[in-house]
Amino acid sequence: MARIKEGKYIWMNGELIPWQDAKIHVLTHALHYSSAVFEGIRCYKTEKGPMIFRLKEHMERLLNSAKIYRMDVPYSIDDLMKASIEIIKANEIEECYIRPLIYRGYYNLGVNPFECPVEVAIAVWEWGKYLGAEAIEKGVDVMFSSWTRIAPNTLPPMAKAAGNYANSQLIKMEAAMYGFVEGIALDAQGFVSEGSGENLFAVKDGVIYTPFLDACILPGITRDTVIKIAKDEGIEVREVLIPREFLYIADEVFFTGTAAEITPIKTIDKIPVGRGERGPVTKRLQEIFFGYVKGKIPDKYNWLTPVK
Ligand code: PPE
Repeated sequence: MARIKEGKYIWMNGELIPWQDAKIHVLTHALHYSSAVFEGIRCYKTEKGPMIFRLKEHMERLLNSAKIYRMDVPYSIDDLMKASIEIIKANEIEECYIRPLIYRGYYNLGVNPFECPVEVAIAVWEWGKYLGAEAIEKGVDVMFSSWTRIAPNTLPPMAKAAGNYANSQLIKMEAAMYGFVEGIALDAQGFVSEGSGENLFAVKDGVIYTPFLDACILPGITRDTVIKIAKDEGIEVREVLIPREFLYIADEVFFTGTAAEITPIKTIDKIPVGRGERGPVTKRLQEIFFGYVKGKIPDKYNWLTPVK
């Protein structure tokens, strides 16, 4: 992966700070105890100018993640939406990834975080294809991870919290070391959960399957988008517990996520999924998904927020 492409400013607690000066102290609470929650959002270049995809839903999830961790955030959803627009404009960027972060700042250390200030930052940068340049068309090779996904009542999976990504990093590093693009984690019971940073879908005999929340997934916004698009297309979607081997014999399997968008999976544990290439259902869903995000399909769900 290439080094992050630096922009001009980062939004920190209501101010635009020059990129290089957006720093924190080494004794920041979040750095030691993962007391942070975050989001990942994409802004797409469209014919009507830059548009942010499902900004409100992302900010809702961000504030819900903060609520789970008892963080008092001094900003509303509306404030955070406005701040995102402001920082995109300040960076004069048309297409980007938006990373809002809420974290416990510098005051004292010790597990109890309550006295540390709750800080908010929003950064934007250009981020290309998450799982490789060719992934969207050609698909990726993945493995089942030897690491189990975070279990119920340990780290709450519905919160998009920094701590969850310690688990994700173990999954991702293992996959990379073995030469795979990504790992799929099973939940504590052995059912399919998700990728290190993506939700997962399977297609079999014309029906779409995806794990429900009981498999400890992050309730992905792209996942929700794909479910809505599939239903609009008249395809049945079942949110169920999925056994590992179901993926080996599925016709198509794909990842969804803000960063990954819709990425086909061509092999799992070196077993070809279907014919080992992107399948027709995945392709159709991609066409509609990219149609919405790029403003080419009428925005009937009000998913796009204009920057200008
Ligand atoms: N599961 C996990 C664990 C996850 O991190 C993501 C997003 C998803 C599912 C999909 O959620 P959504 O983006 O709402 O459809 N992962 C973000 C972070 C990736 C990263 O490397 O950082 C993302 O895609 O932005």
